[in-house]
Amino acid sequence: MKSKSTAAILLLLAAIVTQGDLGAAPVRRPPVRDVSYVTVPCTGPTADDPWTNTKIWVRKDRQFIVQDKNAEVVGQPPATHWSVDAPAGTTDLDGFKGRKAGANFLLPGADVGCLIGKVDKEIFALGNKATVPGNVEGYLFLAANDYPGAFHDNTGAGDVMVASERP
Ligand SMILES: [Ca+2]
Repeated sequence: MKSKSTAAILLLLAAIVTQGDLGAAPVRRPPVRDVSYVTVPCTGPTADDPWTNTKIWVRKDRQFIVQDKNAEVVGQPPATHWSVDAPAGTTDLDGFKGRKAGANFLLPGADVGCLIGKVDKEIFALGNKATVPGNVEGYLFLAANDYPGAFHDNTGAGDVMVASERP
């Protein structure tokens, strides 16, 4: 009986010592998280330009995450209610899910009304949450996936958060 309790005490001591060792490990500085909030009018900033310039410079050596500003909050519905086709109703940044854009859209094949991004000449789908492709560098532009000449009747705006981490 006595040896059992001694063993238990030894285990407890070992646990305390191990904890102490972990506590003494050198402190690593956590990465700095840069966060920006961008409003993306579904009509585009002007009648003849559908692309909103986020003024965020995307770099190949860093990961950039673009998402609805509520995407990180568990249980929170998306903040964005916008539409490239108002009679069909509003959507979040995923657009009309499964309704594929035709050849005349900014990004053919992606869902109609989803959030899309552009860096240099590269255009890519984003939706409610996505990472910017790692092979592009330049200013990040955002837009709704509609076709030129069809932006004027759009409604709402994207509530977008762009996050990146650096050492
Ligand atoms: Ca439209």
